[in-house]
Formats: sequence, structure tokens, C-alpha cells
Amino acid sequence: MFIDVLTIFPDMVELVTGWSILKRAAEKGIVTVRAVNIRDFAVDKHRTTDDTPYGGGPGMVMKPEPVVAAIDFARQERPGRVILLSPQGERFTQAKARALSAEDHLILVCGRYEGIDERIRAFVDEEISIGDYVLTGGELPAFVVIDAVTRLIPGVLGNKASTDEESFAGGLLEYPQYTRPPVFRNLPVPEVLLSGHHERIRRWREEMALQRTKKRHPELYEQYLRRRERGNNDGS
Ligand code: 4GX
Repeated sequence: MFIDVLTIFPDMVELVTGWSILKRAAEKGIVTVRAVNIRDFAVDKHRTTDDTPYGGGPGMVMKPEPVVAAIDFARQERPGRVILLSPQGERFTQAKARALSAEDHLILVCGRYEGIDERIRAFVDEEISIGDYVLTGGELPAFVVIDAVTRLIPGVLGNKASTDEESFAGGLLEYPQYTRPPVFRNLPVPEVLLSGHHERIRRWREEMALQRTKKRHPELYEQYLRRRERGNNDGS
């Protein structure tokens, strides 16, 4: 997969390309992340990427020409899916991450300032929000998308089992996990996990995952029960 990150802060992209898992994926040729500096596509003397809003009001607006020229550049070698990160987008979910992991080329557009010129949206395929809070730019949301999507690409993580058993993939939150020591600051590991009785362990984990999902994420719990009735337990 080829991922372009369109941003006025290209140095931030090292945050995702520098860490070990994506670095290894890049070396293996599975995922390539490229920073595209929107400022390089500004044509005026001062290379401006923002301007004051028509109609007045506070804050600055991202100008359309540099952003759309950067999108054209990203698309020139291979077609790609253009995604704008914004609080107005559709909520990012594990199902969306799974769908995007099948794409060949993602073009992630990171806005700054108070917003973008509305006409940029005519050049965007979809708009994604990572949650209902306001950030200073789309870079961190883009990195969240890159992290969730790339770990689903075969060969990026060492071990496939660890991707599908985790939260959400199976439709439930994770069961509690423990490692050594058997007692830590007076807190013991549940006896069943030390028993070596695999069927009891499996049932305990299932029960804990159900209880925890019901308590912490009732909406996900109801969805899980409905899917189980339909005879589907892979989270889809
Ligand atoms: N999930 N932000 C984007 C600037 C902006 C505004 C409008 C495009 C259109 C966010 C989020 C988020 C803040 C990133 C505003 N760009 N993005 N930025 N939450 O809060 O995705």
C-alpha cells in the first residue's frame, strides 16, 4: 500500500515512518508512507496556504489551490482514494479500517486552521473523523488511520492471530490479561489462569469479555448479541 500524507507539517510524518513496525513494513516493501508538503504547491511569493474567510469572521481558512494541486500530484503516478480528516467526517471504526486496508493508495489530506475552503471537498472521496473533539490539525487523525489500517495488512504484524482476536475484531472488548508475577502488590492472578484447564480458561475469558463489554460499551454488547443470533461472530 502507498500512503500519501498531505500536510503543511511534513516533518510530523516521521512520527509514523520512524517507528519500528512501519519501518519494517517499508523495508519489506509492504507499506510506503510519503509526506507531501502542501506549501510546495503554493504559487505566490510567500507560499501562503491560508487566507481570511469571505464574509468575515474569526480565524483563517485553508486556500484551495495548494491543497488541490497537492492532491493532483499525489494522484499523478497511481489512482488513489482521497480522504479528508475532519470533525465533520464519518466516524472512523474498525470496519472502516478493514475496508481501507484493501486499498492500494490512500491520500490523506490534513487540514489546519479553522477550516478549509469548501471547494476542496469536490476533490475528496470521503471525509473521516476520529472522534468528537477538536484538534489543531488533521495530522494526528491521519496517523491514527495509518496505524489502524496498516496493522491489518498481511505481513505488517508478525502474527495474524493477534490481529483478529483483539477488541472489536471479534465484536467484544478484550478479556483481562495477566503475566508474571503471580502476585503483584497483593493483587493475585485469577486462579483459573494458573489451572492449566484450557476449556475453563476459554469459558472464563469469554464470560469476562461479555461482562466487560456489557458494562463499558453496552451498544457494542447489544450489537454482538444481535450478530450472534444471526450466527455471525467474526465482528462483521
Ligand atoms: N477527526 N481536526 C482538521 C482542520 C479542518 C477543519 C475542517 C478540514 C475541515 C479532527 C477530528 C479534528 C481539527 C482536524 C480541525 N480540516 N479531524 N482540522 N476530530 O478535530 O479528524
